[in-house]
Amino acid sequence: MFVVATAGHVDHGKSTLVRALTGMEPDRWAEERRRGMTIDLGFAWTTLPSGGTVAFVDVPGHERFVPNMLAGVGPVPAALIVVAADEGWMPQSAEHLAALDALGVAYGLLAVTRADLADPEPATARARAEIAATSLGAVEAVAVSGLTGAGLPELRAALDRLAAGLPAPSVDDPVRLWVDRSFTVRGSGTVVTGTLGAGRLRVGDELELAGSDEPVRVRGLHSLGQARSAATAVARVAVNLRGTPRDRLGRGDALLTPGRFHRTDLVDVRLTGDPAADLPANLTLHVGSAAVPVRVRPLGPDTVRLRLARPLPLLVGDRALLRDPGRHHVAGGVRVLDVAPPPLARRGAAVSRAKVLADLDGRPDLAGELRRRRLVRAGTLIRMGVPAHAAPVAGDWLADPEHWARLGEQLIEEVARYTREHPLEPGMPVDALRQRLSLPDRVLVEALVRPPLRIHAGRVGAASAGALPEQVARAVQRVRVEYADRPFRAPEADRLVDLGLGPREIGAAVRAGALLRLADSVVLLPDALDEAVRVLAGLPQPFTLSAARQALDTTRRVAVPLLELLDRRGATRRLPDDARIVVT
Ligand SMILES: Nc1nc2c(ncn2[C@@H]2O[C@H](COP(=O)(O)OP(=O)(O)OP(=O)(O)O)[C@@H](O)[C@H]2O)c(=O)[nH]1
Ligand SMILES: [Mg+2]
Repeated sequence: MFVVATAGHVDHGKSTLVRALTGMEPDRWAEERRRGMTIDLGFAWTTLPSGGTVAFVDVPGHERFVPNMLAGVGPVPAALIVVAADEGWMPQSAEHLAALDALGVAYGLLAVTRADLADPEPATARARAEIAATSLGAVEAVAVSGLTGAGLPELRAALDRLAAGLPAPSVDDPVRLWVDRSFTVRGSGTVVTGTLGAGRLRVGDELELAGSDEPVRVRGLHSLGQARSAATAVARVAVNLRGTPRDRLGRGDALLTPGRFHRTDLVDVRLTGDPAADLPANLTLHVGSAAVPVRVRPLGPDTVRLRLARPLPLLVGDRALLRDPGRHHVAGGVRVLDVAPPPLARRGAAVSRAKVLADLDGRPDLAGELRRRRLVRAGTLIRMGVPAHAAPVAGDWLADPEHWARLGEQLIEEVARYTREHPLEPGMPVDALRQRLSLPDRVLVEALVRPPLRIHAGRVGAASAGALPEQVARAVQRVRVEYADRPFRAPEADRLVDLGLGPREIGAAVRAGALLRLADSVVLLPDALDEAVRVLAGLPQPFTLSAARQALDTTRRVAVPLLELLDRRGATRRLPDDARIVVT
């Protein structure tokens, strides 16, 4: 299937032509039929000579209904431009063409209708010239009469050629179905319709609603009036949503593949075509089927920042248009350059931002995004429309290679400085490092640690953490000398203080393996353990606490925790009567 939107001035015969081609009534409302004028979008389809199907989105031509027209053409990449032979090129011919051009629509046909009323040549020549100057370029033209049916076979053949020239849809892309209609079907609940431009939909799929994070479930699908279990782009689809009240959604909403779109109310864009120098500050942004008021902040000669009145699921590279609703005037096309731009808080930020934007063209550019964002999650980029084909540095974090290398160097400096300032601590806490390096996630710190640094117990330090600060090493040496011939006489607390061994110094010495801590301020030299086992093994087995204390020539203060430590290490075993044996 392919989908074509009509375009053209009021009363030029768009609906009549669609009706003649399809046998279906595009004017759905009684009021439209009574007034002989299209007000809202109409939908109809037919089979072409090739056997393929064309579906039409028929738009209103009246200038009051241009917003409806834009909701119809927004998601559709091909246009059937209709000009009446007897009236020729008119204001909404021009405005509709300007809209197609702004949206970058590149495929189309010209039908010169009412050819039974006037010579179609002048209207054809004028329209072709106007169209040739836009994104549509040179198009085929067919003169037709909706009244007599003249030219319809030629138009059908031309539609077939148009279809054959369209690019293949990306059926594996995520779904972003812009809703152009929503209604309630008795017994089924809420139904929305739209043009599926990419991806697939299946009954049972879970989707997100652009306006909320709540999931919605596809309960049923229709395409071309028939129930289906699945629909593949390009297609007109009607989606029945389970359990979603009708008032929760309407035109301008979008159904999205979960987790694949970033909702943004701030975008930096390039103005396409001939941007007016004096762009009004308040305009309406039309994209997909949505129309959202925006505030325009000029940045560079052809770049602006748009603040949206409500967030939309926009991707880098999206085409949209700005319209001045007061003046009935398409102010210009835009191409989205950045859907998550940095704030412009500092003086001069706007100027430097304009310089950055000058080099962007809306084509997703991973290396450029990494350079600008330095560190970003792969999922974040994908949700912006930037494929993230790069190896993550940690978790799903991608990094600009230069920035990553710089961070590695900074980490070494920070750890060295911290170690100098806190010589008694076994390295710098990972979280302190994370903050110093302004990293958003501790896995990044962990990934930056390289030998000889290592992470141990939540701190980053040198792998060879044996080096004790000078004065602690000296104090430990004094202990060694003083207690060489009485290794189980732990220094009294007072003596430790005299030696300059406070709790932090003792902690450092213990971590460095220079002292062994039995209890709060009970320390021994580390070789005391083996020596104790040797002495205890010489006692008659089993032995009591008191026998051990005497053999080791020490006090209960040391003997009790020492034996408990030996028990824990499995060197001794405590028997039910509290005596112990040395385990051999
Ligand atoms: N003689 C003649 N009349 C036509 C032809 N096509 C349309 N008309 C008449 O022109 C009038 C407007 O036709 P529509 O098809 O409603 O025009 P439209 O472009 O859909 O108008 P809007 O949707 O309001 O923009 C109707 O009275 C049609 O009968 C044609 O080829 N020949
Ligand atoms: Mg009409």
